Order: sequence, then structure tokens, then C-alpha cells
Amino acid sequence: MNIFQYKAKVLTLSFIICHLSFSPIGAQNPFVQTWCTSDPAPMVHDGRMYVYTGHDEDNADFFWMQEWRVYSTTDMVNWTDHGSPLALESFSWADDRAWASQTIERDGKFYWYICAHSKISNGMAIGVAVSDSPTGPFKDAIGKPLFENGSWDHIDPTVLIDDDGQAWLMWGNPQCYYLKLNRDMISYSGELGRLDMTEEAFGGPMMSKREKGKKYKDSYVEGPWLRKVDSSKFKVESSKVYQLLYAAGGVPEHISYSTAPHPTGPWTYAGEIMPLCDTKSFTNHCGVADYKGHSYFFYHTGKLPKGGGFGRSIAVEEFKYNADGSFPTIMPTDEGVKPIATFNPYQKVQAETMAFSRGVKTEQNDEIGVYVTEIHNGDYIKLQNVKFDGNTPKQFTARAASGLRGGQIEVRLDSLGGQLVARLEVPGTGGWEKWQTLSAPLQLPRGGEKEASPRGGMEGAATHDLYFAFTGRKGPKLFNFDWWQIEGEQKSLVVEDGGTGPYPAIMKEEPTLEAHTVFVPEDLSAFSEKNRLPVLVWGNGACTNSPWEHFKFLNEIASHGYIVLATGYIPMEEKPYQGPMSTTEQQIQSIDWAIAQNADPNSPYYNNIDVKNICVAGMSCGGLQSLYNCADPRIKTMMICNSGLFKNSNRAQAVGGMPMPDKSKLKDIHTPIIYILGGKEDIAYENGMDDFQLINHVPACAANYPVGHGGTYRQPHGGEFTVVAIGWLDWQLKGDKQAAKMFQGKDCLLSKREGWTIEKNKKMK
Ligand code: FUB
Repeated sequence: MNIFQYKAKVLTLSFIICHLSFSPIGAQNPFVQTWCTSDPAPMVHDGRMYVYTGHDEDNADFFWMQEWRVYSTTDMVNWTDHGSPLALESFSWADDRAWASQTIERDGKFYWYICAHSKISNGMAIGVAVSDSPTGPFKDAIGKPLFENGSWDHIDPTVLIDDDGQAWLMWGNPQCYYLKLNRDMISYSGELGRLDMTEEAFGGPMMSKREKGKKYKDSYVEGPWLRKVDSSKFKVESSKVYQLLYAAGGVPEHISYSTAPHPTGPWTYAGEIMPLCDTKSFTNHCGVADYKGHSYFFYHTGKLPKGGGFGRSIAVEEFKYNADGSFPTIMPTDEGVKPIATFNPYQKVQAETMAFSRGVKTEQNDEIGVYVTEIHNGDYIKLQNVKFDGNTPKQFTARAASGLRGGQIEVRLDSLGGQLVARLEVPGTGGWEKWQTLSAPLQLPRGGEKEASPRGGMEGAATHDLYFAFTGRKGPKLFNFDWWQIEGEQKSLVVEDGGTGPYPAIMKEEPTLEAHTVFVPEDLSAFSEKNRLPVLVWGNGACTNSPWEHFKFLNEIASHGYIVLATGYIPMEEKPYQGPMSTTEQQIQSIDWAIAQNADPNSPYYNNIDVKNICVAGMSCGGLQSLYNCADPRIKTMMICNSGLFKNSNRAQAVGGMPMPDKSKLKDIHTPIIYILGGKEDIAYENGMDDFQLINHVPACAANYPVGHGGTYRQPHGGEFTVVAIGWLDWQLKGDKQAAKMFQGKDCLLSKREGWTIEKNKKMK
């Protein structure tokens, strides 16, 4: 059998295997349908999966690629299109071929390594763009190529930051090159390195070095992806700890990999990962990422209806590494991956978030960012695994614009022809960017928001696939679509994208806890009997009956794995609450509720709340409420913010309605306590510091940050006060030793943190 017969046999076999695995039902791959996307490079950051891609032009006859794009998800099926924050125009030296790329985070900055044709050298060049955000805006970090020498080899950069902090950049076709990046990630040290492209290393030498008539196992072509096996999780031999995945075998390409004890080699061929299949693309290009306990393999195919070799589309498969960290065989499927979280419709959702779509495209402008366009009669958008969470939906709201006659958005359940639950009429709005916010009533079928509980009760947690079916006159474009939201009987809001912690949080009402606002990780699946949510009970400044001043701070804390029960009504906007003051009793109601929910088999919080680890806290008047409640034996720690008990000498300054225990109340404190104050400018400084000085029977400390009485609660994610609050809670309620270092010892980390001072009593070392 010669090499061509061999290839033909492999291809036939692969076609059979691949076709057997195809199923049109519930197809999820390719997972972006609005544009042709290629060369996926995944990156996990702050609880989100991002994928950086190329963009194949529609109907292209070569890789005439102009820009790169970004998509992200938290459930692996509903992807948000972040548009194109980087294009050839971002690089003054580039004029063609916006080819494969990869992005990595270091020290809070995002570095996007790309390749493009350089008008300086007339070859391909490696460039680097930088941003403060994973979704941009990105700009050329150095104003020139990072590496070029006139060769066309310089494509497809991959980047890895090793455990010792050394960052490695690798790329190339057909030679694989490497450079050691400096700590700044935008310059390098040492000479250009070349991997030995041998038969041992890659299953065969590069094409130009092959012996005529000799059969080789494989060969490296392009698209390297460098990674390191986590030796704490896998029994990996030290000689195989680095893995280089790559497009292999010539045209058409499959994916293979090699292993090495060091990024520079020696590399040893390890076999195929994704064999040749009829994916309708003669290239393949992979990236790998672990996310929320799952492992994902990204690649591309040509499987969009008008796709092909120059019209590729990114796809993803879930897989499990072998026990030694090596790869199993991964086959391309149409089904793709399963959702790993539910989708919350009770928030403003960008219309360009979708699990699947037909017909529509996305565009972006400076005013509103990315939106959905090219909507015609018969087109649709699908969202998967949408959870109604026991909150009866009442209204569907969407923002749309039409320069013609508009059309309708039909909201349907579970299939394109499924139950119609809302029908929104979109009128002509006088322009394609003249946006109007429109609403229509939404009604789920009886019980459609609820699901029978296996335990006999009602869990109130039905999930549905949601279809937006677009209707209107046949032929013309109907309207543009910016965002949508479902409003329910209970209010809820995603604040600051869920916060920056590992568990994106939601702010919501709970029907069983009246006049309170709950901040909690939206996806409770990470929590269980063994990993429960400690509780923060919160009272507000001015004893107002709404946490409108503190919701960013509280939401951020929740995103770090807490359930926060704040006194008062949910603030749907940052506007002072006007109703009557709250009461001290509301904090006790919070504690009672947490304990009851944790014990109730019909509660979504059943066995998820760590009722032995409760902090009672509050700001200003809310701090006085907390001190009033300090004797409650269920409290494990206290956090008094911009507050302290009034002295007899200054009681007259107190506002009517404030709880006014006298200083003897401090004796009832039975837990460690922190005062977080705004320095001498804080009107509560004198009272708080006086409390601190009087407390010598329990560990106590007073931390000051010179911002005055208002604290930093209203800054993004609650600012500096959140950092200290999370440190205290992680130490006190989670027993986190690293967090303890913020407060313990003479040179505790807080004493070194810019702007902060800390004083501790004798009980607290
Ligand atoms: O996308 C253009 C080129 O095709 C990439 O740089 C290669 O990896 C191949 O996928």
C-alpha cells in the first residue's frame, strides 16, 4: 500500500466513524453561526471561558482574513459575541492575513499574540496587542512586530506561562520556533530557538526533508498549542510534562501531539488526538482549556451551510485526560458539548448571546457595542437551558431598531414551533440605529416555570430552551436587536457581570424572605453538603430599608462564595431608597431564614448554607444594628463598617430611629470583630476606635482607609473595603490561612497595603 492508498483508507475509515457520530438533533457545533470563525484559542479568566478566534470572510477563496473576534460563556452552550476588538488596522505594520492567535493574562493585563503579513518585511510576522480587559479594546503593545525576518514561516503563535514564571512563545509552519518572553510579555531575551523537527519528535520530518518513498507516521505542520500537564492531578512522567498539540499530516490536516521534559525539547511524538474526518475543512487548528471541572478541546471545521476550507467555524468537544495526563482520541461531533450551568433570563441579556441561530449576523458600533442584525422572516436565535427558577415570568422586554417596517419577535419554548409565550411587535423606529425599548406580556404554560420535585414538592426550577423566532414581511431586513430581558414577579439583577469572584453572583428577592435582598452565586451546583456557603448578614447605612448604596460591595462578596442576606428591598438601580427605616429584627430574620432554608429539602439552598459560619455586619447605622444583635449565639464573627456605638458625650449627634445601645453592650460580643473605618475623616471614626479600645475580651482589630464615612462601597466591585471584608470573611468563616495573613502578625499584609493602617488588641496577634 503506498502513502496515497494508505491516506485514502484512513480517510474512508474516518468518514465512516465521523458520519456515524453525526446527529442533527440538538446540534451545537459549529457553536458560532453568525460568522465564519477559525483557529480557536480558549482562555479561562475570572470564572468565564473566552475564545479568541480568526474571522474567515464570507465566500472567500483564500484566508483573506481581516480581524480577530472574541466569544465568551459561563455554561459552554450560550456564547456571547464580543465582536472584533482587534483587526489588521490595529497594527500599523500589518496589511493582510489576520491569522491564528492566542491570548493570555498576566498581572491583570491581557496579551493577544497574533500573526499577520508585515508590510515592513513582506513576510509573516508575530505581533502582540494588550488590553486591561479580556474583551478589549486592544492596542498594538509595541507599535512594531514582536518578531519578523521576512520569512513566511512566522504564523500561529501559542503562549504558555510556566510555573517558574517564564513565558514561552512558540509558532511556525513548517518549522516550529520559540522565544523566551520577558516578564513584560512584550519583549524577549535570547536568540530565536528552533525545535528539532525530527521523526522522533513529530512522527516524521518536515515535508521538504522527507525521503522519497519512505512512509512516516505523521508530521508537524502548523497551529502549535503549548501546554503543561498538572503533575498534582495526573501521574505524568517528568519527560512528558510539556505537550505540544499541532495540526499535522499535511493537507488535509488532523491534530497530533508530542511530549517533552522542557519546552525546548527533546520532543517525542505521542500520537493523534483528532483523526482526519470529513469536516469540510482541509485545515484544523486546536486549543485546550479546563473549565469548572471539565476539559474542552476546541478546533475548527467547515460545517456552516456556506462554509468550507476558507469558511471555517469553531467547534468544541468535552473530553477526559487519561490518568497519566495523555490525550484520548477526540472525534468531531455535531452535538458538541452539554451545558454545565443554567442560563438566567431575569437579567439584561445581550441579543448576541446565543446557543444557536439561523440567518442572523452581528455588527458593532461605538455607542452600544455588538448587536444582532440581518434579521429576516424565518430567522431565529436559540438559548439553551434557560432556568425560570420559580420566579413567574410576566413580561418580555427587548431593545430594537428598524429603518423599515419592523417585524415581530415570537418567544417560543423548546423548539422553533414550540409553545408561543410572548409576541413582541417591533415597529419601524425611524432608523437602523434608532433604538426603542419595547415590552410584551409573557406567560408560561401553567406550571411551566416550575418542575415537579423528585422529593415530592415543587422545586420551581424548570429549564427550557428559548427560541426567538423572527417574523415579518418576507424578503427585507426586519430590524436590529440589541438586548432582551424577562421580568418576573420576583425581581433580580445581575450586578457588574456577577462580580469578579469564581462564582458569578446574582442579586435577587426571595419570596420567603420579605423585605430582604439576597446576593448569592447564581449557579448553586458548585455548593453541597461538603462545600457550603457561609453567610453574611448585612445592615445598611442610615438603617435604610434597601442596600442601594452597598449592592456592588455585597454582590462582589457573594461572587467569592458567600450568601449575603441584606436588610431591605432590592435596589434595581443605584438610587436612594425613600421608604421607612429598617429594624434590628430584620438581621435576626435573616439568620432564621438561612437556618430554615438549609434544613428544608424543598429549598434550592437545602444543605448548601454553612449555618455554623455566620457574620453579622453593617455600615454606619447598620453597624449599630449589628452591635445591637451581637449577643446572638449563632454569630461566628462581626464586621462593623464606618460605625461604632455613640458615647454618652456625643449621643445627641445621632439621628432619630437609630438603635442606641450604650457601651456596656460591647460586653455581649462573643466573637472576633473587625472595625473597618474611613480614617479620621469618617464621622464614625471616634466612636468606632473607642469601641475597639474598649473591647479586650475577644479578638478585635480596627482597619482604617482614609476615604471618610462613605467608604468605597459604590466604587466598581466595592473597591478597597471589599478586599478587606473578603479577607476577614475568608479567614473567619472559611478558615483560610492565606487570608489570615492579611490580619495576623506584626507585619500583616494589611499593614503593608497602600493606604491602610491596622490596630489590633491583645487577643488578636
Ligand atoms: O487561519 C489561517 C491559517 O489556517 C492558520 O494560521 C493556520 O493554523 C490554519 O488554520
